[in-house]
Amino acid sequence: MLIRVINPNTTRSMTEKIGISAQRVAAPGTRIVATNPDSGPVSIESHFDEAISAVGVADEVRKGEREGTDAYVIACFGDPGLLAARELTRAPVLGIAEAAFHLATMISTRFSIVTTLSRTGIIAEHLLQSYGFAHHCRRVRAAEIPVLDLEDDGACALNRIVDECRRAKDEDNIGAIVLGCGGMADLADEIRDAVGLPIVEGVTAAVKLAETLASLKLGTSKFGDLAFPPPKRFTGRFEHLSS
Ligand code: 2AL
Repeated sequence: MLIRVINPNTTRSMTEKIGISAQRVAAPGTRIVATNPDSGPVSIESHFDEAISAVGVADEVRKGEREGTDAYVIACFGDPGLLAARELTRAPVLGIAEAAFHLATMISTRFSIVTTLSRTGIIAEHLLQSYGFAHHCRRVRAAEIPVLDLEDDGACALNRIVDECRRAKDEDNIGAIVLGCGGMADLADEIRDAVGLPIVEGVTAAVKLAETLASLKLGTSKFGDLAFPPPKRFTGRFEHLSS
């Protein structure tokens, strides 16, 4: 089975870290290809960053289609371009926020999210609403870490995330914590040990769910709105997308 794990930002070190975490939980027969777009923001921390990165995600799915990909994971916590990506393939496509929310509700009745910046917290809140998980989430918290600080060992990111998770455990009356950034993929075990609550991490959650869907032959439905987009002409810098 071939799973393409797409880091929607263009920071290669984060893509490699995400790929290692994905391969670590994958089944023996699963090959992980971790990629990122050639162009776009180095980190995704705003609605604008998300909008630009969604084009890169679509490009990566189009590449994956030429390589016989069995499932895709979008490894950014805003799930940028998720529905557009689903339109482009028959394979299952999972966002890491969506995957983490599903698993968190299966092991707890209430969870909190610990994300990077307050500013990106609103993106998680929108997803909770649109996916129907709002009443499962007690609170969206931010450790106030810029995404690229997760690539910098000197930035004490782990300590700040652990501190915020401990506050969530003490104050939110929750059973689990969802980590709110793809760049936290390698930190789940240490955070779990330090905090003493189940920690749901989206990259690993999405890889295991993607394997499950693909092995059950449950691909993206081509009936209704997730059918392939209607052929049409694109102009200007998107002319190559014309069909
Ligand atoms: C993210 C993420 O997962 N990757 C990135 O660049 N920005 N989202 C976030 N909430 O920090």
